Amino acid sequence: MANATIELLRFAEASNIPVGSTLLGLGAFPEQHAQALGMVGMHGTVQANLAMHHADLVIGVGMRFDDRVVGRPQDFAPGARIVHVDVDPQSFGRVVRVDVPVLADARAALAGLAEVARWRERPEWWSRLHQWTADHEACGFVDSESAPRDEAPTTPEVVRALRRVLGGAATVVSDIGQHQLFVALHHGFDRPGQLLTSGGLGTMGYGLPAAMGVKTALPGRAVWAVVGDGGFQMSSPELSTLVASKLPVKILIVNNQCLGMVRQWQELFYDNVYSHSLLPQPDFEALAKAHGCWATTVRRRDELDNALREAALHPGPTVVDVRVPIEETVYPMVPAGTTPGDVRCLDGVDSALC
Ligand SMILES: Cc1ncc(C[n+]2csc(CCOP(=O)(O)OP(=O)(O)O)c2C)c(N)n1
Repeated sequence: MANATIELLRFAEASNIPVGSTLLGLGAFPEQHAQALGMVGMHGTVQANLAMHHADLVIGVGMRFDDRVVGRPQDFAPGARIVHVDVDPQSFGRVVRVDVPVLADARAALAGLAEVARWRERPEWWSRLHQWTADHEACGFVDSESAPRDEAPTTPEVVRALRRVLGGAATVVSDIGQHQLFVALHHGFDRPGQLLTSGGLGTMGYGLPAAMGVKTALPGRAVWAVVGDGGFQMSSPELSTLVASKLPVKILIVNNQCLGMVRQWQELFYDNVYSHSLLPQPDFEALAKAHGCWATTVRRRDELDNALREAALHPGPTVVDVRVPIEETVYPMVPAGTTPGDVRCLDGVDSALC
């Protein structure tokens, strides 16, 4: 929001310090940059979480150190001095201790830091970071090259297909739940404003209306709402508004036939008691068509790219209902009440083994 992208890049490169992003910060630092670690927090990457935990210095710029990022606050980054840059003095020390509060606009602060930064090679630190990245590259994503073409694609595949087919040109507006974290982990964001999502409060039903707002403000942009089947049902009447306003918003329903994030917690922490998370749902293709939208359903991975391409080329609003497996789990994960140093990968492989 401070338009500090260039200053951030300059400071990072001038100092050779690795950069992690919060969910709402994704895109502020290009994810393909050699110093990018990806997202921090409960479903952030292993390398970003371990980097925070083992760092001797953490500089938080414009972020809130909220509980989804820091885990157990008293044990956050135990060996680090913490510098916190924010425009709101109330945010200092609200969640974690702060050694150096800096009351400043992010852009001004980063420009100042870039001026005084000294480049250091930090070979040991970088070799640990590269090792963590290499060890956990496949965490949460099983390569689907050899997977049966006639089976349902996984959500990471769907997200990567979206990026591939649209060439990263679209503005992605995500709803709340597993699909949201899969988008954050697997799309790759290079510019601010490329991803909009409801962080903090995490209000399901946000995705479609927010996408309509973006499309109205930026009619020249391709705008894709990526929603879960649960969240979509909280705002699906907006299909009428879409058709009436002739707004060509593209809707991608990541349809796992359940409230996936609730189901994941029930599986991991509540003895597989799937109370009220496995819900019946309407035929979304039929529902969309009833509203006058172009719509299709994807049941096999070999149908995915074509369906996305067709939807992208269609001049009006579209709905692509992609059936993904019910039993997906978003990894990496920092379980509630633990620290980023306890980040877990796929079952049985956790960072304690790194
Ligand atoms: C309005 C609202 N109600 C409940 C929740 C709690 N919640 C967070 S994720 C989630 C499940 C989302 O399911 P779905 O939209 O199908 O997405 P998925 O997790 O399956 O990708 C729920 C119920 C919420 N964030 N917002």
